[in-house]
Amino acid sequence: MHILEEMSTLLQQGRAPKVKELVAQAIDENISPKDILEQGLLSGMTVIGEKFKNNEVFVPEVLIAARAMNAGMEILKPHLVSNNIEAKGIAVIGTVKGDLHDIGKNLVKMMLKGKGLTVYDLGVDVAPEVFVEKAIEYNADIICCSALLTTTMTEMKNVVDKVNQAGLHNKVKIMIGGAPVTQNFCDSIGADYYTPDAATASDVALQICIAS
Ligand code: B1M
Repeated sequence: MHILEEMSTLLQQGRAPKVKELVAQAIDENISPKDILEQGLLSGMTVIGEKFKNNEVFVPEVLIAARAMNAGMEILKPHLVSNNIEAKGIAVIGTVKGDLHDIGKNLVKMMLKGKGLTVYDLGVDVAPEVFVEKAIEYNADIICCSALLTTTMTEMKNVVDKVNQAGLHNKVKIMIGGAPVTQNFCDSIGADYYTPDAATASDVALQICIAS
């Protein structure tokens, strides 16, 4: 099996130390960092993302695959930088004010990273103005808000309002998600995108960044 295919398969199995080893071996064999990223690591994460969307794998498998992705990225990152591969886009992500649920948000973050985006994680209980401050500081293309409670999803409207007040909405798109969030809710608060799961979120985020 070609080394990049093997890397993709091992990543899907969540075998972090083996993935790390293969990334180092591929670098030694002068395979380009771009090919290692796209045909090895990202290809594996894409398969996992699709399987997750189709309920063929579940949260634990996604988390261990993401850990293997991060292990491989540790080795690859310095080489990507030196080869001037541009990040595909920049996202800030957080769980909204008053809400401490972060498992779904972390999955979305990992899937975004898996698509080659640079992601700044603001954590949980993030105030609307912090989303805006950090989007400006990091020159983000997209603000990603997660909420798991019907009582906190209303904070997403405050994020939209703050983005509008800052005159940023022509530059930054707002994507929202989380179990109680719906497309109707998204439309009603003037957010740009609702996505129901981490794999769809990463697909849409990549499209947003490519278009911007
Ligand atoms: Co909480 N909790 N919880 N909880 N909790 C829920 C959400 C609840 C539905 C349980 C229930 O009553 N059946 C309920 C909410 C009811 C409601 O508002 N409708 C609830 C409640 C009430 C509470 C507390 C108020 C309980 C209390 O203290 N009385 C409290 C609130 C604390 C707070 O946030 N201020 C609370 C606390 C907690 C724990 C701390 C114990 C823990 C969180 C641990 C953590 O996150 N680190 C917890 C948990 C684990 C849950 C359940 C059991 C599981 C949530 C989860 O992680 N799911 C949950 C019940 C349930 O959902 N079955 C529940 C797995 C995760 C992968 O799914 O987060 O939906 P999810 O993410 C998905 C999608 O939604 C989407 O992609 C992800 C993967 O595909 N997605 C996005 C998420 N964010 C996205 C953003 C995007 C796009 C897609 O774009 C930006």
